[in-house]
Amino acid sequence: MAETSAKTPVVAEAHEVDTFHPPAKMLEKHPSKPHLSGLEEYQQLYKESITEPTKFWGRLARELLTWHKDFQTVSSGSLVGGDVAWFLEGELNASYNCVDRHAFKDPNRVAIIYEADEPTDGRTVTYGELLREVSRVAYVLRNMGVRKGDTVAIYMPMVPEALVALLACARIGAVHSVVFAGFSADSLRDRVIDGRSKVVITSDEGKRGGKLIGTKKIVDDALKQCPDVTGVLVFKRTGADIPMTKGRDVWWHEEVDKWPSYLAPEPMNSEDPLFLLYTSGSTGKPKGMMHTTGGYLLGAAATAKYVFDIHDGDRFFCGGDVGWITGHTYVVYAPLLLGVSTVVFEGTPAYPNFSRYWDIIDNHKVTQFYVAPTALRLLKRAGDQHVRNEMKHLRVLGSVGEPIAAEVWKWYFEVVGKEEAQIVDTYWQTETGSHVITPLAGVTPTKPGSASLPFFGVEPSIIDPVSGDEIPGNDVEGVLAFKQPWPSMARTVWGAHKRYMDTYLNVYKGYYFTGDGAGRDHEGFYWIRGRVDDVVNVSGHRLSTAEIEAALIEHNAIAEAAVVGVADELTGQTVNAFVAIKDGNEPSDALRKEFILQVRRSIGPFAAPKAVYIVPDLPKTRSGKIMRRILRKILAGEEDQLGDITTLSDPSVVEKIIAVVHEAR
Ligand code: 6R9
Repeated sequence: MAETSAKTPVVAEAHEVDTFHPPAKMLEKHPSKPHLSGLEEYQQLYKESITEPTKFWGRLARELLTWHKDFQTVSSGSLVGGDVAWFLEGELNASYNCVDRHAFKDPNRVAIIYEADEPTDGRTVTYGELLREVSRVAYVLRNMGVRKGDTVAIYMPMVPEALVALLACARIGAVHSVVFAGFSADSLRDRVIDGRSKVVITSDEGKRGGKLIGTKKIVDDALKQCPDVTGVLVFKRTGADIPMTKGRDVWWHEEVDKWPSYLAPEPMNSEDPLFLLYTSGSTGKPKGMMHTTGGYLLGAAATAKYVFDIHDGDRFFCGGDVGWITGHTYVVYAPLLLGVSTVVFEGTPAYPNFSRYWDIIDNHKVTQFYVAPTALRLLKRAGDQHVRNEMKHLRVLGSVGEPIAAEVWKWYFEVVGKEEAQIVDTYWQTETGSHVITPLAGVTPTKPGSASLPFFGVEPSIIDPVSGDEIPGNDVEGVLAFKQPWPSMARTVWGAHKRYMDTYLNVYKGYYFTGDGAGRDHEGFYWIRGRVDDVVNVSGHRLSTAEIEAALIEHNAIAEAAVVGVADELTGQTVNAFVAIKDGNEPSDALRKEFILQVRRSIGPFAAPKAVYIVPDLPKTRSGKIMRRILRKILAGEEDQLGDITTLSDPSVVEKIIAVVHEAR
């Protein structure tokens, strides 16, 4: 490539943004060369992926995945119909593609590098070992009555066995439904019931940042109200003394010993569900996004190859948790589909000290690192002295989950990457399955803060939210939608297809609506502005304000609640709650604490409000709609810019709320 000088500021008139080309040093330490020769080849392939998707995806599906039975129809259905399907007639198995085909070729290749919470406790798992363990657990699940098409809930810490659990489900055609192990018993219960899970896989305890988490206890609490769960498989992580329910709970280590080390994978239709993953939306009830087998796996494999420029022998480290989509796609499926080593990190970036990530990267010669900006902000603030490591194998540094500010981007590039690794700011969602707007490492020039250009097959549109019309051309702002289906898009909301249609496909007919605002600059680069719905992003966790409000209202002292997100330097946004209490209660610190505890208990600690304001009433229109905009303005200190408040049923409430907020500060 000609244009590979590390840092070529291209300052366009009126757009004072630096453009960074793939660093020359990254290419020097490359095992061979990037999969594409440069931006031109990307543009050619991109064009093909949009104008001849059948040809493009048909070729890639056969190149990157191993099919038990070849497909005939590359794609069918439409965004209007909400009946998108990929690779019909094709049959394949996810666990075969992630494990067997690599184990047969090279059983001693490392599949998993496990970094335990204590830096000294880790180990590695080879592809051969992974095949044996996945097979045995698959037998165990069958023995517990799990059949093809059944749902299995997984509530586990970040240990290799979590990956084994996912792959064992996939091996027998069961649908995994992972619930992030930070969720409360109530949240777990709701997801187990909604997904109709028969079996739950968990561990005795978890260990994170030196602290123990009573995982099994939370499962026990949740299952008190889940009569349909017939079995719980418990992995022994810490050896804690925990109660086992007779006839329901079995130990992982005892069960796996009973079974042979190979079970043939179940051939699945390409459109058979692979997993459910619950995510937050505008309403209180989380949505079980359903992903299917062939399309999802192809999205994972294709983005791994082109976005992260993965090559044989690479060691990939994604800091995401398997409880979220980032963990599903980029801790588990993407690296394993390409047969490289994936780091499974159980701990936190601050334990035992702020060098933890950098030590892991150095010790394991990590080639690609992928994390959320919230962690980077924390580590940047902790100080450069903690980044004492060379990390000389790093070629790609990924960012995900929220917008990355230019100064954090530059810190990542200069201090972590020593200007020798390319930053890829990857934009995607639980619903998209894999990256949709992202640079390709070694190929795409980047601008700090922009997710850059669309991935193959993704045709972005900027839509005017008022008229609903697409805004053509460059230098435009609006909401982001996609114009044609791509293989890894979620096919439905579990048990609620109408909700799927209404949330994503009926908002702008013929488009998939992301829920994010975005701009397209003068060079066609995309800038994600954040959610335009009632979703807040706290430390990269996606939360619904409606869900938090519903949790608060469960408290018997609360009459009404309104939750808003407020910008925060460290966590991106914080949750702030305004509550009106019922007669007979007096505002107090104790009560505020109780309300916070209520959210922790109902959803999980990560959703806890940072501040709770007890107010006499909420600002409501005459029709009873809460005007959160006013609350946001008050918290931002923009009381002089509240706009028209005469439509409120009681405009005097605004002064009272301002007084409460002032008093609290
Ligand atoms: C992968 C993941 C999705 C929401 C999404 C958007 C935000 C994700 C981003 C980003 C700016 C990026 N988001 N990546 N915003 N730049 N690179 O995070 O999935 O948990 O479903 O969240 O996260 O707002 O709509 P999920």
